[in-house]
Amino acid sequence: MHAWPASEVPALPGQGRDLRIHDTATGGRVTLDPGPVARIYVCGITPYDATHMGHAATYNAFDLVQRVWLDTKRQVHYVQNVTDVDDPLLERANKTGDDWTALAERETALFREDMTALRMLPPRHYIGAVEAIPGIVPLVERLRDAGAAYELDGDIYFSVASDPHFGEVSGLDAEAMRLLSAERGGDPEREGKKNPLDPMLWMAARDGEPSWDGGSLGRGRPGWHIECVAIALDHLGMGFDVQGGGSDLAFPHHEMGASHAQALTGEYPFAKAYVHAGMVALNGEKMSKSKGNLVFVSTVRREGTDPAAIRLALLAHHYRADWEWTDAVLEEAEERLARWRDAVSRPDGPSADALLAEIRTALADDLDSPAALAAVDRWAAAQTADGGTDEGAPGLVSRALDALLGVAL
Ligand code: 5CA
Ligand code: ZN
Repeated sequence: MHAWPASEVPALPGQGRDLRIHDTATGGRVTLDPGPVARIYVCGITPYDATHMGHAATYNAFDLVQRVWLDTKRQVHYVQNVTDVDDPLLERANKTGDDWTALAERETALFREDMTALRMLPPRHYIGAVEAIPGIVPLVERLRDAGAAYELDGDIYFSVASDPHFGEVSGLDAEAMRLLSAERGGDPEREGKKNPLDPMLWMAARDGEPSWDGGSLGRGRPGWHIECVAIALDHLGMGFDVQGGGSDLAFPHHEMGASHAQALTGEYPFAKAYVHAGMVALNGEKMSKSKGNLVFVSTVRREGTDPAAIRLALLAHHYRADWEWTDAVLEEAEERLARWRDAVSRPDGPSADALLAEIRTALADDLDSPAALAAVDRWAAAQTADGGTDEGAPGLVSRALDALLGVAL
């Protein structure tokens, strides 16, 4: 699948600091030490009802990771998927009478437009579940042949008991896992499973649903977790630097993915850090497709809001916080954008050297974008109050905001 065009990342003097980031698996901050090529996998959308502000906030967090790494003069190998076949997508298409492939294509196209408008840097590889199927089948066969997977009425399940590290990503107890499994696509109630938590790797063809040739598995379609594992292993390999997504993916998705990969390869870990963004809510409830309480990036753009203001609204919240989307959040971002634009519109201003260092320090410290915004606010206030004589300063501020925060003034 093609991704979307990259916005230019302006060059900055000096270089940024190494990223310290909260890792769900260890429950604390870790200093990432990627090689010259940092490797990151971020779970992509299931393409219906995209792109809402919750999606945008999560992708904003991982865009910052990429920008911090680029600022340390590393290359970034970023991979993202599109879950372009899955139960909820098929259910939605059935309900509306849409063709499921047309729905997926239309929503993926809209997502690309939104990502471009928000200046999110594209992944190097953008891979659909459907196109990954030929790579998924042999992985499921290998798991089955190694005794890490078993058949139940034609469906193939992964045995969580096959990975000694199972449970280490989310750190949840069995009861919490069971509840979340039922809530998030699992089937803990199904009879005949070795462990109620065991997730499906391959679902045998169902009447009226799309299916693909699965070799010795028979016709069917892939489970959700193995999709991301196959894509990540194919393009990044084991031990990549960051596995990313919203906090609702920690269990079961990232837990199961790690176990699939570790059982497959015998290597540990799947990812060096598991990084999760908080949930954006609307009217007191998590913004979610199933509840339908959504604010779309495309709607707000169509209403005439500058995408840079949307981006500032996202950046005003720490990525790990759960927060609420409101009109006031957007209004505040629009006011801030206007203040900043005014401040950089003059030919000279207060020196921006300290500001650049502050933004770099804030972002390297678990992506503290609110602290970065506060630093820019102080520079803009000083510019308004007494100005300054540094001729290059406003230009440097503009370039820094674009390169490090994806905000074009
Ligand atoms: N296709 C799978 C991942 S493989 C999926 O979860 N798709 S999604 O469309 O449901 O979500 C895409 C990303 O947005 C995920 O990382 C998810 O955690 C995140 N996300 C979904 N809802 C919210 C929300 N309300 N706030 C923040 N992030 C969210
Ligand atoms: Zn995923």
